[in-house]
Amino acid sequence: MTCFVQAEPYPYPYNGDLRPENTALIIIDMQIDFCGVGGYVDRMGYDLSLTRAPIEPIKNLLKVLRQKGFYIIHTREGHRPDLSDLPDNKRWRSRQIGAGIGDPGPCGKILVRGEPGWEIIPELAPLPGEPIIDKPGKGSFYATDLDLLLKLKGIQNILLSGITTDVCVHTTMRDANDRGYECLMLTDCTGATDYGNYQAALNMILMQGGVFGAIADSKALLAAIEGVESPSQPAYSVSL
Ligand code: C5J
Repeated sequence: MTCFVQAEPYPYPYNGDLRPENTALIIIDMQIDFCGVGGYVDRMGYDLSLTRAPIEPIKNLLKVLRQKGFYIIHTREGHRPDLSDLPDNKRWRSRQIGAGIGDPGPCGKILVRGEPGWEIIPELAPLPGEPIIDKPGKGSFYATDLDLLLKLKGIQNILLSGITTDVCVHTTMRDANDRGYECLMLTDCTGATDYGNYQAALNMILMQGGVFGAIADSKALLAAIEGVESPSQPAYSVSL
């Protein structure tokens, strides 16, 4: 049975093969540092309402995708406490805008593993068994075992959510696309530090027939998978 999401610029996925067994939801960097008071994004002076906008849509989507047995993966951007994986230029640039990575702030050392600001927000806390990818960079594949996990699970389709649309989510989508994954950016489940950049990041995906994949909101995804059953709960029951 085929399953297509009403997406742009084409019904997603291209081959209609969308099942819990071959599809992962990646929730990127929903950390206090990116959407909490006193975190990295707040310290840079950006509007937190933009990076907090996807929290409720992701929460609602997560509930359904977990029930249906889709593969859920979370990511966190952050560096080792000794900062040995923090490039000098990344630190220098962050200090230019008053939010030096590794420097102390109201949520602990900015973007450092183990600090309060680095934690995923409680509303979207991972469940036991859901993999968390710790990444030192913007993309989720660089210096991580994400590709290995996806390949071993037989994942072909990636649903992208989280923050920020134009940076970590886009970098991950582009890389996933190059690796042959069929990608869908969930428009209401992502946000950027600038609304114009959010819109531009979505628009870029629409070019060239869907240069990195497709876009749709979570409502369209939920409508498409309404009849999809969890692999562990067959649609029929046998009475003995
Ligand atoms: C940034 C991210 N923007 N998660 N990180 O530095 O997009």
